[in-house]
Amino acid sequence: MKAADAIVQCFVEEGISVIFGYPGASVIPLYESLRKSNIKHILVRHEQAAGHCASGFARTTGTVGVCIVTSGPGATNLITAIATAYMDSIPIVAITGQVKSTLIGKDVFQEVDIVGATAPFVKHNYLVKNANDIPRIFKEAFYIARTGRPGPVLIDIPMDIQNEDIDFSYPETVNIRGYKPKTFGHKGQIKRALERLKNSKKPLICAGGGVVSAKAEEELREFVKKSKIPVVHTLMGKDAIEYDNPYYIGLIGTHGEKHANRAVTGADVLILIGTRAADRATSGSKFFAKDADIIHIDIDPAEIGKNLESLIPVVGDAKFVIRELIEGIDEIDTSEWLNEINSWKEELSCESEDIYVNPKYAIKQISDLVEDDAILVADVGQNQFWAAHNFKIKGNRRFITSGGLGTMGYSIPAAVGAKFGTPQRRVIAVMGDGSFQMSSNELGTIAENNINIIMVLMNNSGLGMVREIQNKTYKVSYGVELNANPDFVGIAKAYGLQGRKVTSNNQFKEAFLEAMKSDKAYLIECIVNPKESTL
Ligand SMILES: Cc1ncc(C[n+]2csc(CCOP(=O)(O)OP(=O)(O)O)c2C)c(N)n1
Repeated sequence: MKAADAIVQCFVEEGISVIFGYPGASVIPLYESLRKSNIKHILVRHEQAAGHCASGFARTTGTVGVCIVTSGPGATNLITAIATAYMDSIPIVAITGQVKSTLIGKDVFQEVDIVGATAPFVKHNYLVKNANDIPRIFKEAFYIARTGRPGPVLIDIPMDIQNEDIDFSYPETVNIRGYKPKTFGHKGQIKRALERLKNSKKPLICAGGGVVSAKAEEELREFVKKSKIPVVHTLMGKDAIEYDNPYYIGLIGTHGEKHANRAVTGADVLILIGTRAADRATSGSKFFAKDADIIHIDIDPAEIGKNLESLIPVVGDAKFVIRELIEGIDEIDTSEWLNEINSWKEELSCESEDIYVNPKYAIKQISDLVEDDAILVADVGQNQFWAAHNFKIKGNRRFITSGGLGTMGYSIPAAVGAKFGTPQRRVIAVMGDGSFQMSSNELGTIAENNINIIMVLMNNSGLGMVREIQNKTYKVSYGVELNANPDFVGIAKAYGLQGRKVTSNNQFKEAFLEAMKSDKAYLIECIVNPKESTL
């Protein structure tokens, strides 16, 4: 079998039905094999979007997303998307074409050492040197991407190798020396954790993205119900628990909710589950959980102790570890503690003036109007936190964003991937005027594939979050005004999509209801007060 056909067969064996890509000379043999297959290829408008689409697809389906790009500039354009997936532990397999194997290292046309370049931010990567290794490499790549702590895996395939003939047989099992992810937590450590919890007066759970990756939401809910321990979450952990759970507290961190951060400060035991406790979650504070004994559960042993000292480390898959905790836990009387935390809550003001849409109101409206299984993909900046604070997780809802790397331009392509992954679900992308302009070319992908998503663009005429930080720090702003913003709705319409510009809360609601009825992608441009604060 031709190696390029074998690659496509590997995708089939892995159940891949859609691939996001952007071709070039070095992947032409592979594209010829793809053409003859039943796999759907989605041509994006920039390679970075191919990676973000694969990421949105992976996040909504809970499977691995795939993207293919060409060598050289195609591969370097993909780098940000790979780093984005790495930081958020998203399983993607990225295929890059490479120049002929005999020319590698000679600085030939469109050559770049993508294996070297991506080494620090892939879970693993391969340069295929022998076509016969293809089935094994693909089997391993998919396995590595989705097991343990998920992440991106890159396979770089020289053009001549794609044209070779091989005997194809897809391996049934994987055996990689040095890669044996641990699923079950240490029984002794789990027992210690349960012992410590027994005497705790102010216990708190902090759910991270690892709860979502491990598909442990059900287990978390059950653990909370049985133990009565309240839950805060990181930005990546927003999906882990529904907002109307009686033990739900809220988002922590630099842009988190005050009462949730105060709960962390007041806790005597903090159970971190699947979180890095990175600076944005801890607000970079030495005082984060200063009075708490920390129980840290993570599939990746390197995370435990990296940012915080923990009393009881538990290495294992969140799903399995929480199940064991459920077995051993007894109800804790947290009623007073819960009342105390809830008494710290403040209501956000969502008032609107006639010339502006209040973005907090807009997201609240979205939250109230959409179905319980809708997916909201937030971009980066103020819009991300307006969305994170006001979009409520309930039912099977999902909140997706680039939490770790904070990559602007993520929301549109990730929403496209989400829609391909879950076509029956409503997908909304929320973004700023800056982030929209980093991915507006993908309106072409949306139009060509007739994807029905709602885009909510918060236009505050600038890079809002940076402007806000500058204003707070230096009382001025510099290099952040977007003074030549185009007619955004006009751009959507030029692609044959629908759209409307709105300048008040009432108009927003009307437009959103209209967008929900539309059978085409719909852009709502909201005019937002440039002085609107993130919190
Ligand atoms: C690719 C990239 N470049 C720069 C930044 C730094 N940055 C973080 S937030 C932000 C402003 C985003 O502006 P906009 O998309 O308009 O959203 P807003 O904050 O106004 O809601 C910038 C520039 C980033 N996160 N990503």
